[in-house]
Amino acid sequence: MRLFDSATQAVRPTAPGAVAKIYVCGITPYDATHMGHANTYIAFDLLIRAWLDSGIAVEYVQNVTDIDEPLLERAVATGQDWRAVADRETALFREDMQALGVIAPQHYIGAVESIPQVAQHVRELQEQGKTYALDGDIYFKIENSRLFGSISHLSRKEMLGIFGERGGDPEREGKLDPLDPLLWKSERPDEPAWNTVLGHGRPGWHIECSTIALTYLGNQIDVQGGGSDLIFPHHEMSAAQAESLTGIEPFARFYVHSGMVSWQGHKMSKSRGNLVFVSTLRHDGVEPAAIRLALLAHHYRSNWSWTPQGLEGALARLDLWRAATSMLCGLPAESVLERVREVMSDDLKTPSALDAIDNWARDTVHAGGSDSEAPGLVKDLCASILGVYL
Ligand code: 5CA
Ligand code: ZN
Repeated sequence: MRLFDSATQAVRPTAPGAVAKIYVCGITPYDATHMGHANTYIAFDLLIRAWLDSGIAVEYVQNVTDIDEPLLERAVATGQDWRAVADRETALFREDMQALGVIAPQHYIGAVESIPQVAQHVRELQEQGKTYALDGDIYFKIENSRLFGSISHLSRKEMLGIFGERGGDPEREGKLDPLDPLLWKSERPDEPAWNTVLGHGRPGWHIECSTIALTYLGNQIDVQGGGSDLIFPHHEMSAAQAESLTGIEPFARFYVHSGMVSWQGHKMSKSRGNLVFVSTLRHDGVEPAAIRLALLAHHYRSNWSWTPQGLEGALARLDLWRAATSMLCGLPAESVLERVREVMSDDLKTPSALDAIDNWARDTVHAGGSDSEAPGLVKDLCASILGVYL
């Protein structure tokens, strides 16, 4: 399996041990799953399927950021309990993922349930002298992190620009370095807090993922995954903190990032509100397999726009594939099977995989064929490698 790694900026062969260890950043559950989320989780599902297909066992961990600013803000704005919002949206996300044929992680872990381990990790960083207190909050000193910047390749000026837009607080007075990330936020009036060895408070965002990955996967992982909007600051910061805690570099052998799906000219985002929800389409009667095929038509690293035409194309493709794989006989499928495996193991080139299946299906429907096993083989291939259940 070859994958593009953001740190080395190259497609390289993955070389997991007996078990491939993968951590994919999960949702912040304050709204329903949109096509951008779906595209990201399907990308990593394809990677997992490719590893499994080549006989490699996979250990997959995903978090759910079930306490954070945007979730609290949404709960306050809509007059709901933050726990009720998180529970409802997490349940809907799981339902959407199941419908889309995404294999569930072995460990699906919440920020809230990880608070004791986070506090312990912050304690260890304090003992190493890598933290400082500011009005009761605790910050991580980023200055000593040798590999900091090696995932995003951003200049300090670029980092400072992005940090504030993505949950950071570069402007806060009293910080030693404006880029230092928050490890622990002390209790605020009217906000939830937990009693730990650090006092009453709640975790910062990046340490949540460092802690959950280290706790459930060990000191070094094969892949840290997420959308490209997580490269900086989230993956830089969570890797730097994990590397400080373990002394092992790099935290992940590959940092893998999916592209951004947009709609109406902008990246689909909960904060902007330009969203196409998986659940809305499902309730409108759109088959999840068609939604999945609409996403697979784009390479996972490309940035692209959701369009109704894309969904129509996927529905037509689904019909064609169903027609061909339900025939009693078809054209021989060995070369299709080989081609699909080849392109998928080369950085998950789904558009080429779909082309190969299209060609076989079109020819089979038009010309028939005499291979009685071929339709079943292609159907099984679509299910196991692409997660498209015909
Ligand atoms: N809870 C954190 C990660 S620890 C978080 O970023 N949550 S999220 O709900 O905002 O995003 C969940 C995942 O979906 C992230 O990997 C993010 O990069 C990805 N994502 C969000 N919007 C898009 C989009 N428009 N296109 C593709 N992926 C997206
Ligand atoms: Zn994360």
